[in-house]
Amino acid sequence: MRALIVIDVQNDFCPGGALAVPGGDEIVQDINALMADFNAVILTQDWHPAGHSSFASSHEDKNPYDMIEMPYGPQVLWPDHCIQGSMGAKFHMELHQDRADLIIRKGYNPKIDSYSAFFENDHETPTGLEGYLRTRGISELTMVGLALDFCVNYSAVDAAKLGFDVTVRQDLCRAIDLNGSLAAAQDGMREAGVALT
Ligand code: VGL
Ligand code: ZN
Repeated sequence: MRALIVIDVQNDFCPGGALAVPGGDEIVQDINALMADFNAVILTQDWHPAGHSSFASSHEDKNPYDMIEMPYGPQVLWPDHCIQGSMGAKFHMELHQDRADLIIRKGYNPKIDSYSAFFENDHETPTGLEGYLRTRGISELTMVGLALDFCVNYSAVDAAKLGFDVTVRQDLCRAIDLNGSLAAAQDGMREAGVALT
């Protein structure tokens, strides 16, 4: 069984949004068209409470894109984005969200960011997605969405480590590319055994 996992195609990651990924809206129609080829369609939704610890605004004397040390490791600080219930947290208007079997939200823990669809950034608190996929007999995953070098990357690497067969369709992703993060992410995904196409 094969699932399409659509990562964070939300207004805040599209042009005009709070953490806009260049060209983030260009991939929506082709993602919609791909949905019919899979046994299951799963959407992830970045879903932060106001004042989340990954926001630069929650820390004194910090600016967006600064790095800080969190109890679970280094963390990039972001502009406020994807606040629960906001317009920015909604999916892109044209994304076929009605086709989703499951919408998995992440980043709701105020103290821990969660790039991956499988684990929070402490790499141990699960989101529950692994159990959902296994109980449905899904072993092959294709990932698309935003951003290639953060949430797609973390999700793909975690899935490969968990033993899923993972393909990332890079043509249906867009990247933030912060200080070489795209090249590093591509290397990391390849090393983890993710197929990059
Ligand atoms: C993401 C930064 C912060 C992403 C989410 O979806 O890649 N990036 N939150
Ligand atoms: Zn976020």
